[in-house]
Amino acid sequence: MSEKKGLFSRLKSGLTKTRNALVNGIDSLFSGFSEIDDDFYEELEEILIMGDLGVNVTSDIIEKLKERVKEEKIKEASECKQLLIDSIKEQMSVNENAYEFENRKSVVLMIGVNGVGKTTTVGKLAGQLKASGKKVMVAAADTFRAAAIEQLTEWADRAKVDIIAGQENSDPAAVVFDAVNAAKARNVDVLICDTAGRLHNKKNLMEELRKIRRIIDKEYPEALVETLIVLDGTTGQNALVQAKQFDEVADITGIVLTKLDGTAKGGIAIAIQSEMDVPVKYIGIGEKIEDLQKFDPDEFVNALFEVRQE
Ligand SMILES: Nc1nc2c(ncn2[C@@H]2O[C@H](COP(=O)(O)OP(=O)(O)O)[C@@H](O)[C@H]2O)c(=O)[nH]1
Ligand SMILES: [Mg+2]
Repeated sequence: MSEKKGLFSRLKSGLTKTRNALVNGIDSLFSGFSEIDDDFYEELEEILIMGDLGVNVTSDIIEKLKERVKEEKIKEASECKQLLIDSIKEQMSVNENAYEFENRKSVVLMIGVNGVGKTTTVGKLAGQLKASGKKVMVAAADTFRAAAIEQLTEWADRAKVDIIAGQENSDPAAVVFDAVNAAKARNVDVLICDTAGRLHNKKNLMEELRKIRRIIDKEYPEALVETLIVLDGTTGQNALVQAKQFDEVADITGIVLTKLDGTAKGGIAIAIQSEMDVPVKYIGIGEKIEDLQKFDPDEFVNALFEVRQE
């Protein structure tokens, strides 16, 4: 089995629940309707909204589909399945330089609320970049609990990368200050910073993120700063709400959508990307180091619909 096929089947099995929810609905739609009429569009709309694509994206997709069906004079429902798949893909295109930070001196800020998978994602990304030959360092800027520092230390051991950590309750910005300077001194390629995610204290959290950002810009202006918001895919539309909140204070450059292995709400990947106009760059489909993948919209939709493409 080639590596590509291995990845595809991991992705496909990770998305089983989403596929069952969304694709089974779509399959029964296409077997239930032979003609394209208003009822057909209405049922499709319902299926997409139930699949967590959100109202805006769903109406976009249906508008485009209607246009094409008209243009191409399609009468039978079965003929427009591929058109539907194509218009879903179009909602999610990723810019070519989305992963530029991997090839430059960079600092990655992992932000998001508690429990979404930030620390795990820092560990996975560190491990994968290290395996691809980069010099990687992680910073434990979630100083809120000792357990968080220990958790990242374990990941750093697993990934075999350096870690900069402070004491519990020390100033997170001071940890980032130390880490940035250590990264420069040791000629590190990618420094990945874990952060705390206490939203109950939203104002402080947001202030903290701003302060961290100021320190990076001041101490390491030549670095490319990649701000990844981590969102728990199982929370569906809530993830979109969180993304919008963080977007007010942080210059978000990418989205990591985690826990897509355990959810029927994977359709949120499509909704978030087109509503935020920020690309989903990675998806988490499990707890192991290899369970972080670059998000490939084509592959994602193919895996959802079990379309095999070589
Ligand atoms: N199934 C699954 N679990 C995940 C994934 N990413 C993170 N987790 C789990 O989610 C929990 C919270 O993760 P953690 O990284 O500590 O979240 P943080 O509070 O944002 O740092 C842990 O038990 C992780 O193992 C994923 O992609 N799939
Ligand atoms: Mg954490």
